[in-house]
Parts: sequence; structure tokens; C-alpha cells
Amino acid sequence: MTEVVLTKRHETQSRYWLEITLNRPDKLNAFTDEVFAGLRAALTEAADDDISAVVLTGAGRGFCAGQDLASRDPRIHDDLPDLGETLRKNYNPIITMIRGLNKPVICAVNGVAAGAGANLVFACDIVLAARSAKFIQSFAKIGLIPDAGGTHSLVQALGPLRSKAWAMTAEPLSAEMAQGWGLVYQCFDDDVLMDKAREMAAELARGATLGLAEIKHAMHHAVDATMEDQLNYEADAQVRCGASHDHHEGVMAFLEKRPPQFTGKA
Ligand code: T3D
Repeated sequence: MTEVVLTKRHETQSRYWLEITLNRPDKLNAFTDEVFAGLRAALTEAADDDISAVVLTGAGRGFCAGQDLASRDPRIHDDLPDLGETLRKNYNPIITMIRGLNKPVICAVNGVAAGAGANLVFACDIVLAARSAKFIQSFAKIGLIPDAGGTHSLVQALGPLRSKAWAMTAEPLSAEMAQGWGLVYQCFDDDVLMDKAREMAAELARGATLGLAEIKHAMHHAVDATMEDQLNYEADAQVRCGASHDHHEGVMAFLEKRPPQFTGKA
């Protein structure tokens, strides 16, 4: 049977990064129980200490079309599904795992990202998109609300008014519009997207991983913090970063006018 989520380890100067590919291209990589299990396993592998960066992408012409709606076909399934359970069991742990990873997660959005597939993108740390990609909050078309963290990440990125309008209209947003809205960091021509994502992953994998993880968690913390809380958080995080090998090495490399040799270790 074809594996519905693929992982590949890449090496760069004795550091490693992981490429995760959603692999149900004929169904635009829509989520089934098998995809959830595969993605959870892939993210568990991504949490390994020797992995310093992650790229998440999709096979074929789509990134991910959200929940597989064939598995919700009311003509086949008499009982109403417990959507609370499916969110708690499937979507929420995946979003929590991505946000908790102590390393950068790059999302290379190769094509359409719809429903929970779009909100999976926005749980990542760096979003790169092919110019042909589009984003759709499809939920309103089937009477649902944005899930997989969408109501949180959209409001943070767009504010409540634009978030409500986009979610209620379920209009497709082009990659370039999404970049203009601050949802995408960079857009690339389709044929170079993966090269650019891999270059960035290799660069980050060679970086000061502990510091990169602290950047990620500090930004997450800031969302619900007052300025005073955040100043304290920064001071505590900077103690951890300042004690690291990589901070010492970064400063030495600057003073000695040479490239740093980071280890990613404390
Ligand atoms: O239920 C719960 O667990 C609650 C949680 C919900 C989370 C959610 O994600 S809800 C939102 C679910 N997703 C959608 O509503 C999106 C449905 N898909 C679309 O609207 C369109 O497919 C797209 C706009 C994404 C792309 O359109 P297009 O024209 O480029 O492609 P297409 O022809 O519609 O799709 C290609 C194939 O993928 C097609 O299969 P076929 O006919 O060639 O065998 C299509 O049925 C299949 N596909 C696309 N999306 C899904 C899907 N199959 C199952 N589930 C899908 N979500």
C-alpha cells in the first residue's frame, strides 16, 4: 500500500533536517485516519534531537484539502460523527506537536490548501508558497467553523474583521494575496518552490537551533502576554540562549571574522 505520509532525512554539514510529504495526491492530500497516523509518526520523528529543521509539503497539485469528506458521507454513515472527538483526537494533537517542536517548521505550500489543510499551514513557523497555491477557509461551505487552530492563528495574523470576512465568505485567496495579508512569508514560481524550501531548511538546520526554538516559543508566548510579562519572558529566554555553545560560537565567529560552526546544542 502507498504510504500516505513520507519522510526523508537530509544532511547538511553533519546536521539533519526532515522533509515530510503528505502523499494522497489524487485526493489533494485530504486527511484520513491513515494520514493523521502518518503525520503524527512523522512529527514524532521530527522531534528527534538530531533533526534541526522540518519542511512540510504535499505531493501532486495540492497541499491539503482538509478533512476527507468521503469519510463523512451521510449516505454511508448513519450516525452523526462526533466532530469534537475527531478534533481532539486528530487535529489538535497535530497542531500542538508542530507548535511545540523545538526547531523551525517550514511549510512549502505547493498547491491548494483548504479547510484544516489551510490551518495546518498557519500552524507552521515559516510559510513559503508556490505562486499557483491558494488558500480557502472552506468550512462555511459545509456549515462548520474554522478548526485546526484557525480561529486563533487567523485572528492573530489578520485581526477579527478580516478573519471573519474570509471565513464567512470562504473565498479562495491567492498566494500573492496571502503574502500581502501576512499569511505567507515568500512566494516562488512553482518550479523553484521546493529548491527554495530545501535551501532554507538546510540553512536553518546549520543554525543555532536552541536560539531558533527560543525565538519560536517567545513569539507564541507574546500572543497572550502583556509587555511586562513578555519583557520578563525575554530575559529568562536570553539567559538560556546566552549560556549556549552557539551564542559563544556566534560571538567568537563575528570577532574572528569567520563563519560560525553551530552545533545546535545548549
Ligand atoms: O469532519 C471533521 O472531522 C471536522 C473537521 C473538519 C476539517 C475540515 O477540513 S472541513 C473542510 C473540508 N474540506 C473541504 O471542504 C474542501 C473540499 N474540496 C474542495 O473544495 C476542492 O476540492 C478544492 C477547492 C480544494 C480543490 O478544487 P479542484 O477543482 O482543484 O479539485 P477537485 O476536482 O475538487 O478535487 C480533486 C480530487 O480530490 C477529487 O477527487 P476525484 O473526483 O478526482 O476522485 C475530489 O473529490 C478530491 N477531494 C478534494 N478535496 C477533498 C477530496 N476528497 C475528499 N475530501 C476532500 N476534502
